[in-house]
Amino acid sequence: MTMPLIGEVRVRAVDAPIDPPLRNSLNVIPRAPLVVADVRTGCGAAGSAYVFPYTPAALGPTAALARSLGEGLVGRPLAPATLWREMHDAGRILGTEGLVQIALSALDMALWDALAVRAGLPLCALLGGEARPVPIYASLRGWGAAMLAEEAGQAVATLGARAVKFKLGQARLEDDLDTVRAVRAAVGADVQILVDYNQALTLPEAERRGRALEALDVRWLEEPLPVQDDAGLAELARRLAIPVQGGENWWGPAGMHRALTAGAVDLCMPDAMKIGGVTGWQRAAAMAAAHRVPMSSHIFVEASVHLLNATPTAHLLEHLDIAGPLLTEPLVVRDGMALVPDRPGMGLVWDEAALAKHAADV
Ligand code: SMN
Ligand code: MG
Repeated sequence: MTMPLIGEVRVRAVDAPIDPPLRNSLNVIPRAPLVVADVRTGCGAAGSAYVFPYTPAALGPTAALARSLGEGLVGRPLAPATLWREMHDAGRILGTEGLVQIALSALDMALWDALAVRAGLPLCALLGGEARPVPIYASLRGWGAAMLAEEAGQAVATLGARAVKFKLGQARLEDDLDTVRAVRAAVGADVQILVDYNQALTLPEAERRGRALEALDVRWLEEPLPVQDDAGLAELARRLAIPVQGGENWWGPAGMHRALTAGAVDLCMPDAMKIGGVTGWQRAAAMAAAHRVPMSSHIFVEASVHLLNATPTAHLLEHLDIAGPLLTEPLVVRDGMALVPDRPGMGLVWDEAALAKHAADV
């Protein structure tokens, strides 16, 4: 048996509008700056993946890091776990978090995609999982009671979502509670409500808001405190009955390890791009299983539908479709379930005309 060799790595950047924009208590995100990594092996198998470095200012540096890492892969065997360790070790001198981790994840996911394409299997099958539909929650983009109530009602009607998540963190607790009540009125009693503070609270305020949200049957309290405050989060999780959720800002399996050993969360939701791609996710999934923590995903819907099928404590897929307008075959959701595409690999099919239209010259 011969291992396929990596023949070519291409890195492209696009900067497309997000319509409607994402809003939270701290940011409005109107654009999707994406770095797309394409890998081709000597035997012709192709893999592709994208990452979302959030701000157009990070597009050039992320693409440059991915290109530089990618140059080092040409001629190497298509062995993502080995290459992950090598790229990670090479990054230690600069630091393995931040854009280095994001660039590494883009390449890792593209390598795994190529491996699955070569095997003729969906990525989840290559990872040992069945291609089952995954329950989603609809992650809403809006802000404030009126906008969110309308969006929530639409998500339930069009996606069949059985859970919705939205951002809170208004100046007054009463306004947060009014927002929850407005969404509840729009979705009915049977749809779970999940909320996200994007790290905006202090411990006393998070406890106060958490208790009030518990009384409204909110099912998770996401990122109530700054992500670095593992001790504060652990204290909050002890004091509240509502589960504390987090993980989208953990850098690599090491970051997740620190948070889980501190008891910082009751539920977790690593982000494929920050946790280290498919390789990082597999380690994260093993940790979540060992700690018996239910694991959901953060954006990256196309990768996550595969990854959650190979996650022992799989919980919910976050349905927030960033790249869909740039794909000819966006992820399909039916009756509240995301479907694994019937294609080998991760199943990204880029709309080349849309990519060209929004190409960023970085
Ligand atoms: C979020 C963060 C960054 C980009 C999109 C969405 C958010 C979430 O915190 O949990 O969806
Ligand atoms: Mg969040």
